[in-house]
Amino acid sequence: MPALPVCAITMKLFCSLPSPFARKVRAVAAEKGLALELVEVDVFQSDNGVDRLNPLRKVPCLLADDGEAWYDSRVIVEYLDGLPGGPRLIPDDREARLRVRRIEALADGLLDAGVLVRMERLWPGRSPEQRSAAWQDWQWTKVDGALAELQARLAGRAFFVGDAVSLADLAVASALGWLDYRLPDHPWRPLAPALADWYAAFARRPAFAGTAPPPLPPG
Ligand SMILES: N[C@@H](CCC(=O)N[C@@H](CS)C(=O)NCC(=O)O)C(=O)O
Repeated sequence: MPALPVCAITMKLFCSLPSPFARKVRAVAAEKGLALELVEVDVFQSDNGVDRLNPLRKVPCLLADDGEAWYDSRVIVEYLDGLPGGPRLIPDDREARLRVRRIEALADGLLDAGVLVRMERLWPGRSPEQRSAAWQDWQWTKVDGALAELQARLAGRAFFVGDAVSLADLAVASALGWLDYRLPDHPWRPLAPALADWYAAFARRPAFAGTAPPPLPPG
């Protein structure tokens, strides 16, 4: 990787505003009262700056004050949670931390499958006959399975782990918000009505609500 100028005075988050992985990071920063300078990029543009920081060319990617680049979202949230100030969102206790990170893995895995559905439908490098409905169905089984598991693990409580907000809640809310935003033709609420009720309440939380993606153009 080429040397990077060490001149940043604020952490820069390379992101796109619709990215649910970036939303999770932004919500964690907001809960902790940490300032992030957002650098919005087009993830499919080859020379967007991310290519020099993250060889995987994915967002989010955090450029820290010392010029070090951190990815992916799971590493970035750990980086932010370890900075001084704000509530801890990843518990130190081993058992609780594992439970939080398993919920995060479910939320991120749901998103990975959802993103694959979206790319299968829209990626411009594919012709209509190359787009596979069977592949999309395979991904939907993962999305639906994750929703059922998340609802079961929430078990009617206000938070996924413990009695305070954690990374787990922010990861799940970011995933559900993205389903509404990008895949509204696959309604998830009938599959997980108790999870839907939880989301309706949690989505009003300022640190999460303030990270909503921009409204889509009509039509
Ligand atoms: N595991 C990664 C997933 C990140 C991801 O898939 N980001 C998407 C945007 S939502 C992206 O950058 N896609 C561009 C690409 O796949 O080339 C994370 O947690 O950060």
